[in-house]
Amino acid sequence: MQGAQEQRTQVAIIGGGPAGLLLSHLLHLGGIDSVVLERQSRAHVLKRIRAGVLEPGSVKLLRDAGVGQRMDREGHVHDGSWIAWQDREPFLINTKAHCGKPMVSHGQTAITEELYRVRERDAGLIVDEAENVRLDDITGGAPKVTYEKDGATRTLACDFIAGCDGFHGVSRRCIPARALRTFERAYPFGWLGIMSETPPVGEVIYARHERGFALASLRNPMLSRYYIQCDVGADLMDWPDDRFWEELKQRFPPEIADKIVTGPSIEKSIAPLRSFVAEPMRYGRLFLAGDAAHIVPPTGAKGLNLAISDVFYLQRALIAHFRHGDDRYLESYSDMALRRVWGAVRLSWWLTKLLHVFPDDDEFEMRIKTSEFDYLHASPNAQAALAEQYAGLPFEE
Ligand code: RFL
Ligand code: PHB
Repeated sequence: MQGAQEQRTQVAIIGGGPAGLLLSHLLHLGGIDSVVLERQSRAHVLKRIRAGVLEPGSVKLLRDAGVGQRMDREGHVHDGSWIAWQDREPFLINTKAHCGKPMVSHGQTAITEELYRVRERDAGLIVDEAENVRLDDITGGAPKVTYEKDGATRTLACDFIAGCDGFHGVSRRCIPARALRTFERAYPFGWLGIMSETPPVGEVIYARHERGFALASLRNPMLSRYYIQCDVGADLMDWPDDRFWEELKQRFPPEIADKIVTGPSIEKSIAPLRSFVAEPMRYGRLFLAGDAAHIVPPTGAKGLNLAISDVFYLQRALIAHFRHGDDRYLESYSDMALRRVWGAVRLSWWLTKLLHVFPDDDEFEMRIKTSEFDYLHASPNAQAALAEQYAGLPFEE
């Protein structure tokens, strides 16, 4: 501490979402000090409903980090997710059979709550409602972060900055355009999602129907999560619960639709779909992780899992630097993280194309997609390849 308004830490972490909080916790376990600066209030962060499906590697990492108890108590362990196609018989992307490991449905909100709990237990410093965060001297020897809290300007001096502030954050924007390459695909539709306190169908089921994509998912035995493909400019006002349920049921094969229990929604939101990658994920002493560096459409359940694998690589690199003076992992962080990122970008782009109805889909496109589904349905080899990617490739040594 150097006076009330100026502090020092080893790693300044911008963003208190899952990436920032997990990084802070793992660094703490490795004996490294960090401060998390979060723009929103705690209540706001914990109100956001997002991811629901964890890869086996993410499950192991959370357990190893001592934050797996709640997941093991409340999470829904399943052998993989189903793909349903019009009225054809659905098939299971069987990660248990092909990769030896099940998937776990567990809400991002619960994981975030758990991470806040352990950071508080361990006296970790998280500054909520930190406004106007600014990054300075990123390429010099003494980086610092300036922010406003309760009307006062404060400075955080540090050795490294971790940009974990999501797609709309400030970190990526601090990198000059000449030093960053970006890749982007916007999709001509969004996902309209609802949460309802009704018993779920019991499985994660992706459905392709000529009316559009639909997804049945869950959080616990009395909490269901459903999504439907909607127009990119759709308005929530046009989607009262009754209309949502009616549309949802039409998009699943009848034997699945019959199992859907409807009820009032407790949350309803629309998310745009986008693929985006920024390269490299490092600029000087700033390292990007999670949605700050890349976005995938949710059709492969990859976003949170990628945030977790980025953080695994980054904490290992920072701990090797501080504890052993070894910078090899810091130097290779961006390349290593991006290899996994591009694998997930490809899978979610491909699943999005296969399972959604695009405005310019013609009969040729439809035949190709149907043939692709039939091949997947019939071929154990094709199913094994999909299961391997859905379960997530192992972290690199
Ligand atoms: P987050 O969660 O966006 O957190 C970033 C945090 O940074 C804060 N922030 C700032 N703080 C300080 N100063 C600033 N200037 C700041 N600007 C922003 C924000 O307030 C926020 O708290 O990013 P993070 O940590 O990288 O985590 C990424 C995940 O949230 C995201 O990838 C997933 O939710 C994506 N996703 C899914 N991922 C999966 O792995 N499995 C799924 O099943 C899954 N389903 C989904 C999803 C995302 C969805 N939406 C809403 C796009 C389903 C949906 C519908
Ligand atoms: C969810 O449960 O919210 C969920 C499940 C699978 C996905 C995306 C979201 O691919």
